[in-house]
Amino acid sequence: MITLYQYPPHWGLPNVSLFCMKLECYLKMTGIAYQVKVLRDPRKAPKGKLPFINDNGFILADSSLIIDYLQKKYAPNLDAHLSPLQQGMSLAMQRLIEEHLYWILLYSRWCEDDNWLICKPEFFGKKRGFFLNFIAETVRKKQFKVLYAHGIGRHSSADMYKFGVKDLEALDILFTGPFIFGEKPSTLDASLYALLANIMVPPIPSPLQTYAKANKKFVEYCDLMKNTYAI
Ligand SMILES: N[C@@H](CCC(=O)N[C@@H](CS)C(=O)NCC(=O)O)C(=O)O
Repeated sequence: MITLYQYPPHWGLPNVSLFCMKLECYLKMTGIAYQVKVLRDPRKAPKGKLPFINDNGFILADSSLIIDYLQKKYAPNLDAHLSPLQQGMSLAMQRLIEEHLYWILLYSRWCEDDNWLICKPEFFGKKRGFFLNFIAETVRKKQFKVLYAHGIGRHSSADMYKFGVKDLEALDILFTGPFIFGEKPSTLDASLYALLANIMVPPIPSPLQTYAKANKKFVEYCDLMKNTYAI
């Protein structure tokens, strides 16, 4: 049995990490049996980030590497029906979601002062002692540094959200429906659903949330994924 190590659920979402939610969604889509172990401290993970898995003693980190591994070892290929063009688009959109939009989502939670006041008690508890409060603020400071080092954090909040909404508009254009590439789901649906649910469900206002909630296609898509895969 595969053990999936990930953060605890919040706000009714299985995970507020889009990478953890993507991987759990993939496991549900493929029907691979797994159990969850909740970890709050990513420093205990092999690469200092969650998720990671333990498959009978074999430990592997990174949602994409894990999906490649699971696909080879256990699962039918969810992408076998995709044309070469769609496979290329799938990777490009995955990168857009995980390497660009992700950082703007992270900014909206950790760096906007008003949103931080919503996230801090949810992630670190309402009755924090001195120690947990210190950890919360230390992690927050780290996020500012990481965003700055990435480069995206050097832009104004307005420009970052402009980039993010453009990304969402691109996903909207490329979205065929009812799943990203039409009638049959594919691996990219795990990433896209994890992203959209993480933008729409938490009570964290942002231009990303305003855009996604007003997009009928995205709202219906999240309902479809949630109902189909019970996640
Ligand atoms: N490329 C990794 C990214 C994982 C990732 O960024 N996880 C974040 C949560 S969304 C994390 O654990 N960050 C902890 C940290 O940076 O200290 C994957 O696909 O699994």
